[in-house]
Amino acid sequence: NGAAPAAGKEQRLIVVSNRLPVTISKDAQGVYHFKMSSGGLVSALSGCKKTMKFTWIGWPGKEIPEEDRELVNRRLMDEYDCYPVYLADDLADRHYNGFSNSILWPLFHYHPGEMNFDAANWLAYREANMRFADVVAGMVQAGDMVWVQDYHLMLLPMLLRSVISGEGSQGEMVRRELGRVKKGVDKEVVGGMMGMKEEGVATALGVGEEGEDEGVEILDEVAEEGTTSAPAPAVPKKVKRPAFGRGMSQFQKQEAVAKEKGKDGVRIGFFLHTPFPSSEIYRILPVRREILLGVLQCDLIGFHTYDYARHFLSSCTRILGLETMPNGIEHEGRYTQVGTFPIGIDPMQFVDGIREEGIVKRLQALKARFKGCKVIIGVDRLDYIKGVPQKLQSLEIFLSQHPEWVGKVVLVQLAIPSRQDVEEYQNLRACVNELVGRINGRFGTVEFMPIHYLHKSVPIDELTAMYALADACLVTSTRDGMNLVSYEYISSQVDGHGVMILSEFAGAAQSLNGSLIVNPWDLQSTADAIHTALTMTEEAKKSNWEKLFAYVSKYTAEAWGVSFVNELTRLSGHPPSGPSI
Ligand code: GDG
Repeated sequence: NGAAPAAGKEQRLIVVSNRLPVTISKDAQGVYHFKMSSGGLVSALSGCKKTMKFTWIGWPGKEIPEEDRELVNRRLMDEYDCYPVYLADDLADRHYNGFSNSILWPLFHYHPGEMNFDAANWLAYREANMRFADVVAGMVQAGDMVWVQDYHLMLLPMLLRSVISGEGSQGEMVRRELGRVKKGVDKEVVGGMMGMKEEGVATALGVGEEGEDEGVEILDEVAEEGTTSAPAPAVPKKVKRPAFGRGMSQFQKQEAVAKEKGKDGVRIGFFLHTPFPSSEIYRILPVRREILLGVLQCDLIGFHTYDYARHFLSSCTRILGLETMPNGIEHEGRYTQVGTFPIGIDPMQFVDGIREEGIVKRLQALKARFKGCKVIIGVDRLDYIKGVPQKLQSLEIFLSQHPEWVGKVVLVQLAIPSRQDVEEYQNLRACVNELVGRINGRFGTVEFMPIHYLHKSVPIDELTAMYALADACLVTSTRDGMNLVSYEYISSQVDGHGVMILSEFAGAAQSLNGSLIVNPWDLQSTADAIHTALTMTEEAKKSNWEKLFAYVSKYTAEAWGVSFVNELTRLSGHPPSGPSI
């Protein structure tokens, strides 16, 4: 599946994501163990790995003692093509939980009410992005492609560009940042919340501010164990934009400057795995300018759907006052292409899986267990974007309106524990527990419970058998970048007997033609869709599934990775005259 990347083996691709795809543990004897994870991004990048020199940079998930780092780094690099960005636990927590998952995640999913803006967490986000920039800049060479993943690293393209174009060493940048932070972060953040500053990229980098006196605790701690080794200059330098040559177009100037610095042709791509919200929602973000400017230093920005790309472009127009083209944007002499690259899965993992002996046996056992009963499956990280309460309430309505189905249909709901350190997730867990208890209490009997609720992760073989068994899969996300569970369910059907019920607010709804599309806020419409799914003819189900499976087989994870990288390879830094998004 998927064309091979156009680039050859000499082309280097550096993928940067918040988490490395390797879990590191240390046993009682002090021996380190490494385990490669099998997440979506890993299989998505497998196509690129085949034909390019490949390095993956990310946070290893925990602090590693200084004395062990050399060994850990070497094994990561030699065995997994990975390189770590170490972050102190407090910094990692503020970056990941404090800002990424408490500000960007809720806002990008249209939940501004769940946002908790905190100045120290924003600074930690910037600091963590700088640590990443530092490590990536140390590895990048002329001609490399850097592909940044997701909302945790939206300042990285700007910080990285700044370092590699010679605007200042990373050490200088960190000092500038710290100097600026000490001077007046609260003022800036409050200013940002009330009306937004207009200084642009220089402000986002903290350029040109002086003063060192007042402290902000989090970054003072960070500074003590920082990675910068060069001594601080007495006065933080102002960063100057490189002087452009006369008579050149802005694109020629951009290229000329990069060439002069010896890192010519470093292309930076960014892919957002979440939705990008409407500009009316996005503009709530206190640091809305900084985040946009952070990614505008890319050559290519990718989204799952056309709508997300359109929202991004209109945010650039409305917030930064930039003129946009249908498939890109020009800013500070750089042309950034914006495109849609809908992600997929590796369907063969499931197609082959359902033929494996262990899974076949498990499926038979499950069939026997649920004999005479239809099974609906739900698989969600327990996240407020997944609409689990709405799903349960719709089931309750369905059962109350169709008592003939009580005892004849079960919902198996897997709710994978997620981000349990964030308060909103704890509240959601309590809400879901209550709903499950209420519905089971209302419709259950000694022999039968309508909801089988598992608040835990299950092995992939068990998940595959459950998908294969289920007569319907119910996805009711109130927003979801794509939603891969729907792809996995479709790929696991042996005989096309399953019906996909899919929220119109999941990116997947724009591609998975053949699903029953529902508005999860309209509980009655979901209840009706459950009834339709359970009573649909075998022919209708099969014909829907065939359409769905054809799509999922074509638009795979591998095809996604390859098409993004091919596009990044192709870009010249000039606006294209060709196709639009
Ligand atoms: C983000 C975006 C976008 C779940 N439970 C178990 C388990 N899983 C696996 C599923 C699936 C994955 O987790 C969930 O992927 P989704 O795409 O549905 O959702 P997010 O985690 O929110 O992913 C999303 C995606 O990024 C990619 O861009 O589609 O919109 O939010 O692969 O199988 N796997 C196992 N046991 C479980 O219990 N083994």
